[in-house]
Amino acid sequence: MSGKIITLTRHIIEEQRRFPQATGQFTDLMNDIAFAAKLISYHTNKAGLMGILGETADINVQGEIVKKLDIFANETMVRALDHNGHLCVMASEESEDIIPIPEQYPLGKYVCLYDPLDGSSNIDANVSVGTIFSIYNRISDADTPGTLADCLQKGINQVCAGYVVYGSSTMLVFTTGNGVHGFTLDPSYGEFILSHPNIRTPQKGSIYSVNESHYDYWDENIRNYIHYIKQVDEKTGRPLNSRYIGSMVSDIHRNLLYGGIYLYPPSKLAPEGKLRLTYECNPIAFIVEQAGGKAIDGYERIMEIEPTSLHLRTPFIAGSEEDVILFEDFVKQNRHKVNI
Ligand code: AHM
Ligand code: MG
Repeated sequence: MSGKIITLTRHIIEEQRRFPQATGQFTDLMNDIAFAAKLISYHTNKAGLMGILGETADINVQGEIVKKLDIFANETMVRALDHNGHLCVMASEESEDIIPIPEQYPLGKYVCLYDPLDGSSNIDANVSVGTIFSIYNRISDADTPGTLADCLQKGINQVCAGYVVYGSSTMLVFTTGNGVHGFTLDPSYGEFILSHPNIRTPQKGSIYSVNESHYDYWDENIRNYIHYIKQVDEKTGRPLNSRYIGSMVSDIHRNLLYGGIYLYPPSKLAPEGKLRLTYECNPIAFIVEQAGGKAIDGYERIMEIEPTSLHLRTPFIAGSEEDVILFEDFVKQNRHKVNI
């Protein structure tokens, strides 16, 4: 072999050499996540044929209708991660409470939170969906079952965050705080191969992604911002281009590569926004920041928000640094108002 093909495992092992105290547990955990991602990818591609598209009668803890593929993805994550002795507890967007490690299995030093299948409203239409995950060190005592407090850590404590996008190809993108790296699943080898080393997002983008049907429900500053970025002004690169899939992983992934801003602001319909801090916003924020971008709730850095409950929602604005700062200006000081 020429040595040019870098698999996910090889990449992680080489990264772990930076830590002389590393035990290999993290490498194994990432392999478990990659295995779950391959299973979910396989079933996502086959969903139409296997009759697992469509809604079930179940309602998830957010009060939304659960799709069959959501259930499959959730079970796959639980089963892939619960038995190898790397985790002390898990939490999933699809489960109301923390998910303990079954008694018969050993306990580990990590905590994993995930959204097994984000963007589920798109499943029936064959549009890209994704898995998002976040890993922390446990803060509870070793060799005891993990606790809710282990899962309610601030995003700045994450040791790893990643997403898998099931699109025209399947890609796993992750960070351990040493840059963002993207791996494409080669269907013939069944391996994730490093295809996008050290992803950097442009400092200023040309795309905005938001559900603009909420316009009338936003407060004035947010409406002013959206109005502003749509005005024609070549010097400041306006108007921005509108792109909204409605699958955050896909919207974020595209904007990370091309440059842009993703927004799910508060509205009269959803005063806290829609997205969940722990499973969705923190991991994406870690990745966006590591790629050189910025992620805020409008005022505060996402990763510094104290999670007070497992399913806490937060407004979320993330992307190219200059674009996010401009939004912040509108919300905080409204100083561009005179130009509108
Ligand atoms: P989900 O976790 O139930 O799939 O919801 C999260 C998704 C995001 O992927 C997406 O950006 C957003 O919800 C879309 O919401 P809306 O339809 O309100 O625009
Ligand atoms: Mg989600």
